Amino acid sequence: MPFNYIPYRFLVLLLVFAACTGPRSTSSVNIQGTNPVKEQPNIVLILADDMGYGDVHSYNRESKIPTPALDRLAAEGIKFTDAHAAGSWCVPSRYGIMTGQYPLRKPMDVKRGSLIAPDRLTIASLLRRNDYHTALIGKWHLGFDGVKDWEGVDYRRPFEGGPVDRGFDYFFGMHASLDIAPYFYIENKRAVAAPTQTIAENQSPDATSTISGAFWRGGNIAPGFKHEEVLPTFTQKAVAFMQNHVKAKKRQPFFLYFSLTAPHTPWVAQPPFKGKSQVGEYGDFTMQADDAVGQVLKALEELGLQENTLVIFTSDNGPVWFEKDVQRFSHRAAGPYRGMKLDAYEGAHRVPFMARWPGKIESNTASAQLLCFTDMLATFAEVVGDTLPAEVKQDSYNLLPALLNKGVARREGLIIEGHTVREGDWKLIFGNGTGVLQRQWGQVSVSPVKGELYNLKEDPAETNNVYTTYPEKVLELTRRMEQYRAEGTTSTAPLSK
Ligand SMILES: [Ca+2]
Repeated sequence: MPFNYIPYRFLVLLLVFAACTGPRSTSSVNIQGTNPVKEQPNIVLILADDMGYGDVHSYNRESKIPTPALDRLAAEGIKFTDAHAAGSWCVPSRYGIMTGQYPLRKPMDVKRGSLIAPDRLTIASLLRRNDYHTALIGKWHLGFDGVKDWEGVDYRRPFEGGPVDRGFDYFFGMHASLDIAPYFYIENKRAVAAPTQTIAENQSPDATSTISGAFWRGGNIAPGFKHEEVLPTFTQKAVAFMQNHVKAKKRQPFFLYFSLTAPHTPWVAQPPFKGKSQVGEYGDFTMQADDAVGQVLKALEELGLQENTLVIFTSDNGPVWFEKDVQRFSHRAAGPYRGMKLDAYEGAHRVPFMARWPGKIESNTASAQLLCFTDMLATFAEVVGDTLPAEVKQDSYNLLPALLNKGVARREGLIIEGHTVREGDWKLIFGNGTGVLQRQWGQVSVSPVKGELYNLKEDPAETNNVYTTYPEKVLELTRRMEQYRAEGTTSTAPLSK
């Protein structure tokens, strides 16, 4: 075996045996085996929207944004330094988390309707079939059946193909990002209030670009909907979900996927965060996002759930942070890495990723294990002792050994959408790594190139393109990408065991 740890099913057998011979306890996590009821941990997955690797203080000592809640999570758990979103922007990244499948395998266009096939296993349906109570609070951004551009939608009808049709028992949130109309809340399958009014586009007067600051697009909006209330509303709903779960005395564990709309635009921090950071509206809003995480951690503590809950925090892609912002605020939102959201450089897809599970995950540890969002599915399967179909496993690796610091996982390479392939320290970008945001708003001049090749160990900031120096490495990685593409043609990944 490439890694050395006790298989979960063996652990479960031990626990069942111990349960037959000893008294039950419900007070805390128990890895010795007297608490079989609570052995399957609650899972809280918190996903920030567009938060950079270098925003989180525990990842970047020079970050000018205070992030006490995230720093606490790092101190109480494990911090991954080579973790990658499955895409450089929201939709593919979230698709990878939900399905364990590389987004390369299908077109990532929510205007085609619901992106996740009805029979596809998701992290939510996996946990639900293992008796978890599952909820998504926040941003979905993976489409609904028959909803293409929101024109002509009948808001009295239920939305099909969304979270509650893809494994979640409960959903409260928004269809997409907080700067994309129409603006309204959805609860389970229905609009809480239809977007019957309109709102004009919004801009901050001193923003670096027209897609920075308190930017949102004009369009339809529900009566009473306020952009600045969305983050507090989602936070309150996330806490309420856990409180209600405890109040109902459900014996089943829960899975809460808390999908923030921050610090994505519009950057609309409220007191006491407004004006409090040294990094303008972005820094203020990131502080508020950190506080939302803090409220969830506090609720877990107050509800006595802290010990038996696996908490994971990460961000769906890199920041919207131009070189002009770096200069203006002396803050590097992508930390030591090059680029930003929608690029192919590390700053676009290498993200903060932390996990806490008291008694299981050692506190204040770090891992350089390569990790991709698609690994959540296989990792959660291992946590609950489930087995994935072979087709699902091809893109999803069980990283529980790395999480528990008990061995090395098998993952040695990955792909980011169709633009990047990584193998060990080597990374090949097909074409130019500069994305549409930098091209359109960053005033970055882009020269057409066949590709960019970097050795991340020697050149983590991707400053020296060695594409023409190592043609054999380019060929090797190009073939590797072809393999990834070929593997996908056989993937069906059915829901059933
Ligand atoms: Ca995003």
